[in-house]
Amino acid sequence: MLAPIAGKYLDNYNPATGEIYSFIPDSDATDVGHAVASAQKALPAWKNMGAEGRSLHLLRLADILEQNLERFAEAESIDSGKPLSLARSMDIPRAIQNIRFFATAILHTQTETHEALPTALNYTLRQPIGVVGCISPWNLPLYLFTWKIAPALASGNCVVAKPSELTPMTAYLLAELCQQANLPAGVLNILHGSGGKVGASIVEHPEIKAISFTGGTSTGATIARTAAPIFKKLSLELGGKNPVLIFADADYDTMLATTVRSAFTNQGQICLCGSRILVERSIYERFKKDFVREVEKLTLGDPMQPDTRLGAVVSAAHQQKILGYIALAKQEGGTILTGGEAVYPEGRCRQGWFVAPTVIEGLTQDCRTNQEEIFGPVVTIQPFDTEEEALKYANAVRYGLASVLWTENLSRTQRITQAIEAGIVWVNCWLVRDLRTPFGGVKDSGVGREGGWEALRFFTEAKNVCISYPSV
Ligand code: TXE
Repeated sequence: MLAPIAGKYLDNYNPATGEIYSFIPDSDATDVGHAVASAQKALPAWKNMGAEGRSLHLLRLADILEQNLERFAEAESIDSGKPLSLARSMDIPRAIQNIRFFATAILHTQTETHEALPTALNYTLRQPIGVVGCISPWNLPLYLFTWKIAPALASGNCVVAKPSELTPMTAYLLAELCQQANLPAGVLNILHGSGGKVGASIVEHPEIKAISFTGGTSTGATIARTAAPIFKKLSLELGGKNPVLIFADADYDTMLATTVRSAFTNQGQICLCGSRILVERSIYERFKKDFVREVEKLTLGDPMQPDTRLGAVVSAAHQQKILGYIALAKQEGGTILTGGEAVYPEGRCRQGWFVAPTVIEGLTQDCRTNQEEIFGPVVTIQPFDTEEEALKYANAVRYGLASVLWTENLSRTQRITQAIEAGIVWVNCWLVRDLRTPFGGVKDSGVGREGGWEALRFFTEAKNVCISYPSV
C-alpha cells in the first residue's frame, strides 16, 4: 500500500460521533497514472491465467474476507454510521457473496455460434476490455465496491477502483486481504480521494477503457459528458425515487412489516428504498395509523448497540440536506406524521448525525419532495383511488430504478409490472436479490445493467470471428 504522491490527506469521520478518526489519501491524476501503469503491467498474465486461475484467486479472497467478517462489519459501521447488525448481516456477507458469485460464474460461461451453411461459421469471442475503472458510493460501501470489481476481475480485466471518500475504510482493508490472498500486484489498484479530483481523473484517463459507476444522477451526467467523446464504455447506476404501490387486497401484515423495512433500512440510504408510498384509499387511514406506530417503534441510536435499527446518516452535509427536504415538505403543505427532526442520542453519539425516521402526508405528486431523491429516512404517503391513478403517480418522476407492488391479484400484477417504468419490480417482497438477475434502472436512474451475465458482458468486448467453410 502506497502513500499518495503529493502527500496530501483528507479527514475521515465517524458519522455516529461526528469525530475525525482517520485520514485518507487525497490522490490525484499522478496517482491514477501510476495505477494505470501497474494495471497494464499486470494485465497480460491475469488475462491469460484463464477462468480457473482467476476463479481460485477470487475464491481465496472471499474466504479470507469471510474469516474477517466481524472486523469488516465493525469497520463498515464505524465508517458509515449504519447499525453494526446490518453491516454484519447484509453488507459484508453480500460482499463475500459478490466475489464468490462472479468467481464461479466465469466457470460456466458460454458463447454464441452462428452457422451460415454453406458459407461460414461465426463464433463470438468475449475478451476482457483491458484496464477498467470502478467508482462506488458511500451507502453500501464494500457491498457495491465488490459488486463492480468482482465481475471486472473475474472477466480478466485489471482494475483501477475508487470507493467513496466518505466511506473508504473497508476498501482500504480489502487491499490488505488482497495481499494475503496473493492476488498478483497490479491486478486491483485501489485509489482513495475525492470524486472531483481522483474520480474525474479515472474517468478522463485514456487507457481506462470502461467505467462502472454507482452514485448520484448529476455525477453520472458529468461522467457521461467526459466519457462520451472518447467512446468509453459506461455503466451508470444512479438515483431513484421508488414507488411502493399498496392495494387493499395485499397480505396486510407482511406488507406492513416489509414497508417499514423498505422505507428505513440503512436510514433510507439505499437506492432501492421505497420513498413514495401509494396506498389504496379504502385502507389508507388504517395503514397510516399502523405504519406510524411501527415506525415509532424503530430504535435509533448508537450503531454499535445490538438493538439499534437506525444509525447515523453518512455526513453532516447529508444530514443538513435531509433536514432541508423536511423543511421544504412543510412549506409545500405536507404534514409530518412522525419524526421530522435531527436526533442527538445520549452518550458517545451526542454529536453524531442522526435524523428521526420521518413520515409525511398531504403532498401532491408533483411537488419537489415527491420528485427529488432525498436518500434519507424520509417517506411520503399518498392515497389513490384507482389502479390507473396509482400507476400514473408511480411513473410521474424522472427516475425509474425500483418499485414495489403489494396485491394478491394476478391480473393486476401482470398489468402493472408491464406498465411500470422501473428496472426492478418487487411483487409482495422487497430487496429479495438473486445475483443472476439484471440490475439497473431506466430514465434518469441510469444506463445499462449489472448482475449475472449482464455484468460479465459489460466487462468484456464481443469479437465476431467468421471462418469460411471450404467450398466442396
Ligand atoms: O454521490 P456521488 P454522493 C445519490 C443520493 C445522494 C447523491 C449524492 O441522492 O444524496 O447521490 O451522493 C465519485 N467523477 N446516491 O455525493 O457524488 C465519488 O467520489 C468521477 C445514489 O456520495 O455521485 C464517489 O466515489 N467520480 C446512489 C462516487 O462518485 C466522481 C448511492 C459517488 O459519489 C465524481 C449514493 C466525478 N466528477 C448516492 N464526483 C445509488 N444509486 O446507489 C464524485 N465522484
